[in-house]
Amino acid sequence: MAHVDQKIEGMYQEVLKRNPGETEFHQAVLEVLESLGPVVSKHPQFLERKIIQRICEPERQIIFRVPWQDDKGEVQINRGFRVEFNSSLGPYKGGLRFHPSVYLGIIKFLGFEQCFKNSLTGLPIGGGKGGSDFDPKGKSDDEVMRFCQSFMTELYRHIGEHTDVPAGDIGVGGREIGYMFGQYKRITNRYEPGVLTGKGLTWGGSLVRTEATGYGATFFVNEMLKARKDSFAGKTCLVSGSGNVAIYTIEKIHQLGGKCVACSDSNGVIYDEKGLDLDLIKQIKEVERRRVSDYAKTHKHAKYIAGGNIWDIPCQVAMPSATQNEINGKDAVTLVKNGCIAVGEGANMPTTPEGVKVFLDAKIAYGPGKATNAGGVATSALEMQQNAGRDSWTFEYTEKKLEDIMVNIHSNCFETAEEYGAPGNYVIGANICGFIKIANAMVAHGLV
Ligand code: NDP
Ligand code: 2IT
Repeated sequence: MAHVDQKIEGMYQEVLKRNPGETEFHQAVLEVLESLGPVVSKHPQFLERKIIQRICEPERQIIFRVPWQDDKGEVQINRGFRVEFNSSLGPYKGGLRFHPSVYLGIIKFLGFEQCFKNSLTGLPIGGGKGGSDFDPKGKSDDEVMRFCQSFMTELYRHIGEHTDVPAGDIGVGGREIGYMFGQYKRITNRYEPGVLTGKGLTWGGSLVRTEATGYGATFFVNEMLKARKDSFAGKTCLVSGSGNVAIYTIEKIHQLGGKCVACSDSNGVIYDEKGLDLDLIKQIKEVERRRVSDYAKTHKHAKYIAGGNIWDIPCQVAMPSATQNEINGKDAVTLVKNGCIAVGEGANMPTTPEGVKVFLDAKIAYGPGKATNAGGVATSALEMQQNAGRDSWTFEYTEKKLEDIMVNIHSNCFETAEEYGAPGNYVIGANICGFIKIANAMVAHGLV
C-alpha cells in the first residue's frame, strides 16, 4: 500500500476485513483514500471524529427478494439492493442498475463514488445506489414491467422526496423509471414526482436529463482541453458503449467539432472512419433495442469487429462510457502510444488502477468518472428542483445550467489539485474537493 498515508492505511485494511470479496468496492475506496493523506494532516479533526471510517460504512443497506413471473408463467427470483450511503449533504441520490453482474460489491462501489460525485455538483444531494441482478436483455416489455413492479413493491417503503431518490443507470432508462413510478403511485396513492428522476417529460421529467451525462462529460473534457489551450475541433474520438451515456457523448462531441469514429457494446465494436451516423445509432439502440452490429448492415463502408477492443483504434480523445474496469493498463498504454491526449470517464470507474497510473504518468488530461460524469446526477437534482417548484424549464435554460455546473466542477478540481501540490491531477482534485464538503457536514452534524 505504498500510496496510502500511514495514518489512513489501517482504515483501508479494516475496509478489506469488513467487506470480504467486494473487490470493486475495495478498488473505489482505495482510490479515494490514496488522495486523503494531506487532507487529514491539515484537518486533524477528521481523524479524531473518525470521518473516513464512517464514510466507508454505508448508513443503511437493504437487500430484498424480487419474485416475478415471466411470459411463460414461470416464477423467477432476483435480488434487489439499495445502499443508502451518506445523507450529510441531502437525501440519498443515485441510480439503479439492472445487470446480471450486480451484487453487493458493485452497488457499494457505485454508492461510495456517488457520495463524492454528488458533493462535487454543489447541489444538496447525498449518495446512494441500488439495482438488481435482473438481466433486461431479451425480456419482453411485459416482463420488464412485472419485474419493475415487484422491485418497487419492496423499494417504495425506503424512498421518498426527502429520503432517497433513485434514477437510472445501466439497464434502467425511461421505460423502467415509468413502470416503477406507476407502481409507486399505485401503492402509495400519491402523485409524488420528486421520488424518482429521469421521468418522462409529460409526467414530471426534466428536459436535458436524457442527454445530461453524455453532454456533461463532453463539457468537462472540453474544459480540460481549454485548460491546455486546445479544443475538440478536428479531434478523432472513441466512445465505448452505445447506451444512454455513449449516445449523448457522441452527440455533443460532434456539436463541438470532434469526430467520433467508434462505439461498442459487450459483443463488439463498430468503426466508421467517416464519423459515426448518430441518427442510425439512436434508431438501432433507442427505438429498436438492437445491437450495434446492425450499423454495418446499413453503412457498408463501416467495419464491425466482433469481440474487438475499441481502445486499439488510434484516437486523440477517449471517453469510456460502458462499464467499470473496461480500460486496463495495457489498453491505457496503447491509447497513449497512439496519441491520445485526453480521457474523460462517462462510465463509473471504467479505468483500472494500472490504467489510471499510465494516464497520470503520461500527464495526459485525465478526468475521473466522479467529476466527469457528474452532469447526469446534477441534472437529476435540477429535475428535483423543478418538481419541488411545480415548474418546467426550457431546454436551453437547463442545458446552460448543466454547462455552468460542469465548468464549475472542472475549476474546483483543477484548483484543488494545484492547492494540494498536484497540478493537472484531477483524481486528487476531485477526491479531495468531494471529500472535504462531506467531512465538514459530518463534523457539523455530530456523531450520527
Ligand atoms: P446503458 O444501459 O444505457 O448502456 C450501457 C452500455 O454499456 C451498453 O452499450 C452496454 O452494452 C455496455 N455495457 C454494460 N455493461 C457492460 C459490460 N459488463 N461489458 C461490456 N459492455 C457493457 O447504461 P448507461 O449508458 O446509462 O451507463 C453507462 C455507464 O455510465 C455506466 O458505468 C453507468 O454507471 C455510468 N453513468 C450513467 C449515468 C446515467 O445518467 N445514465 C450517470 C453517470 C454515470 P450491452 O448492451 O452489450 O450490455
Ligand atoms: O452514476 C450516476 O451518477 C447515475 N447513474 C445517475 C444518478 C442519478 O441520480 O441521476
